[in-house]
Amino acid sequence: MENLEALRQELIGAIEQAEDPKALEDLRVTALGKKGKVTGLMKGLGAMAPEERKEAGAALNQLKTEIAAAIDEKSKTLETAALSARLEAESLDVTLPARPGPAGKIHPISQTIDEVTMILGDMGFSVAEGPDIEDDWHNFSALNIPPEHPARQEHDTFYLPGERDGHRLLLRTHTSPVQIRTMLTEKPPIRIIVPGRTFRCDYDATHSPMFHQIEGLLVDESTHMGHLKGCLEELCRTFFGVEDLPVRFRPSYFPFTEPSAEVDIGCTREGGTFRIGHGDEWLEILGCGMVNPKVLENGGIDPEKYQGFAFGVGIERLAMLKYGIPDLRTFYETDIRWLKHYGFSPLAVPNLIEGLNP
Ligand code: 2NM
Repeated sequence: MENLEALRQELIGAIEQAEDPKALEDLRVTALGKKGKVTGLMKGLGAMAPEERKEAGAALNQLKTEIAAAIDEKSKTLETAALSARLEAESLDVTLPARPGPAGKIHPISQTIDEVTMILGDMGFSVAEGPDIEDDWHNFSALNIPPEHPARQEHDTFYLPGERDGHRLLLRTHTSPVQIRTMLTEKPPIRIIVPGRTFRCDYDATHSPMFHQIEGLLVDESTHMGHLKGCLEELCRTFFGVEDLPVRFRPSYFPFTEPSAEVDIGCTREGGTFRIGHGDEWLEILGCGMVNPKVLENGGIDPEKYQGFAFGVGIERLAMLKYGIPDLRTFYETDIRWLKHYGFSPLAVPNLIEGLNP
């Protein structure tokens, strides 16, 4: 037992020198494991005389406790050192800018709807929406479109099987049924715009069976054609970003408005494309008029007391003109390369200020 002190110094020294948890664990096994040095000495206690055993037992127990404590402490020191080393090696600069991820693009149709909505929203219009599946009363009859009108014919409209309240079901051919629904549920003054999908049985280079419209409706006590003209001139000039854009109202006919007009904007033809904003040619971009008194009546509004104006504009056409997209059909091809080229950054404010000005 005299060499117990030597053993103690040897083990404690080795523990202090241990460089990693593995070395420390080996030392623990060497000292305290089943075949360890201290364990071996403890096994020898049985062969000793009682007096001697008591003294040696106490000394061995103390040595065991001491070694265990030293290993424990060294283990904590090694852990702390390992953590410090990791923190040093894996240090992270949280102030670095993030790597740009694969961001999506806003489709030109969504962008154009957003822009028109923003311009008309600024004038006090709010957005109304309605169902794509309509009935022929809301889509045609209420709008003063007679049963024999060509638009109502089987080959121009997608009719659906079944009916609602005695009226045939169809895919709406314009967003006007939402105007009717709004007139029936809301009291004037009414100022709404209705963006959405519309459907017509038509497919060629300039027509798609599904397309988008924004229609507007304003109803108040003394609404007149001057309000309509001011509103649409402002819309055209702001949308195309050309302050002095020539805007012309040309008499036309729609069953739902009286009088009716089509709106042309000034442009020049350069090869196959249009340059909007100046020149001696006119380009038709929307239809409008004063709401026919019969339509107001169908919407539950007294035409003796109220007048309204309404307009409708095709979104695809606006997008093609403003953003130079030559082919209507590419809008619906969901070609990711096309969207990368023609799409808009989600974080960009709609391009209202620059418009088409160079
Ligand atoms: C257009 C042209 C002219 C229109 C009329 C109505 C309603 F329901 F209020 F009578 N909504 N939209 C309208 C008028 C639409 O699109 C070329």
